[in-house]
Amino acid sequence: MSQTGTTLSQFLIEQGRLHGDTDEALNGLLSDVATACKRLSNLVRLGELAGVLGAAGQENVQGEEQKKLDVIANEVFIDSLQRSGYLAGIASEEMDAHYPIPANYSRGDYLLAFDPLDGSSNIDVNGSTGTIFSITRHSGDGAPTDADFLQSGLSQVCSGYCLYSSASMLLLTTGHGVSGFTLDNREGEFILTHPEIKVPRATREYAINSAYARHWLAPEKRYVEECLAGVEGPREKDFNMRWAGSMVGDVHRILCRGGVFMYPMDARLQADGKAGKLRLLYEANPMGWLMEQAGGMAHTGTQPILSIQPDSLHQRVPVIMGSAEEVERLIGYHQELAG
Ligand code: P6P
Repeated sequence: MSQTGTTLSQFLIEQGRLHGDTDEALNGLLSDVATACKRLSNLVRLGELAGVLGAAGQENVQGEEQKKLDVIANEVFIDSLQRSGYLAGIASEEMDAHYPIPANYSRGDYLLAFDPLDGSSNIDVNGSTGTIFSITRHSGDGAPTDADFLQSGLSQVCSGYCLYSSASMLLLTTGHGVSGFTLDNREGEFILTHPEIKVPRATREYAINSAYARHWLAPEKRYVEECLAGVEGPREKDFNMRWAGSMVGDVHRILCRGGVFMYPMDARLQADGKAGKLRLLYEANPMGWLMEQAGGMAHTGTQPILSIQPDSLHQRVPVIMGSAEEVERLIGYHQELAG
């Protein structure tokens, strides 16, 4: 009898059996996360036909102009997940404080931190966007506080993203490697299509927004200059550059074919008193765990991302992640700079 595709739920049950760590509550929560991703995928695919493009006419807690779909994505996820019965609370890029599960809904033992629509500046030009999520345990009794979300990336029980692009793909890890699922709209199921994703150690491709070159600090200046020098330079090979404008788009490409993604500290961010651009809890940590589970590395230039003890929900950090050889090289340049 020919086997049909493996659904997300079938995969999670099989993975739990293989590793002897079946967690039915986490499986149920991830099923509801997938449902929320399907709902959002449908809206992204319809675009203006669903009237979801354009500005929302308001700013988020980060002081950034919100797109309509930023607000809608946040609402879709909150609505889909607050009734799951598996969560104690939800933290979102789009909300200042965490969202406690209402008392009239069942509470569970997990905490969800998420970026509802990463790369939303791409949405009006039909570029790649995605939802990034990070799940940790709620150790306390009763309703959580913001402080309960401040757990290092090493405490995550699951991290992943859903990329909304030519196909909608869900990638996740629960600590046993990285698995990729493609949304089959004919069945309404995420089907396992990319088991055991591994990031090549070496690469010829880097990702950084070169518009900020004049602000780069010495390590990134040196790294990019050596890439640009190509085969005639110290790297003795030519490089390619990509910048998707969405972390999900760049990280997905790197998980598929290697590369290094950089949103480092620079003089512009230093002058603004910012510790970085990207957020630790719902961007750097979930993407960093995926990258390390796939054999890559995730670092700030001075410390591993996953070891950082968060001090606030929307804390920003510098981000360098991808193929291990390139991240190691950049860490070396930072160490040389530190002297
Ligand atoms: P810039 C999107 O706003 C985001 O948070 C990431 O998804 C993306 O990698 C980065 O910011 C893009 O930043 O400065 O190039 O617009």
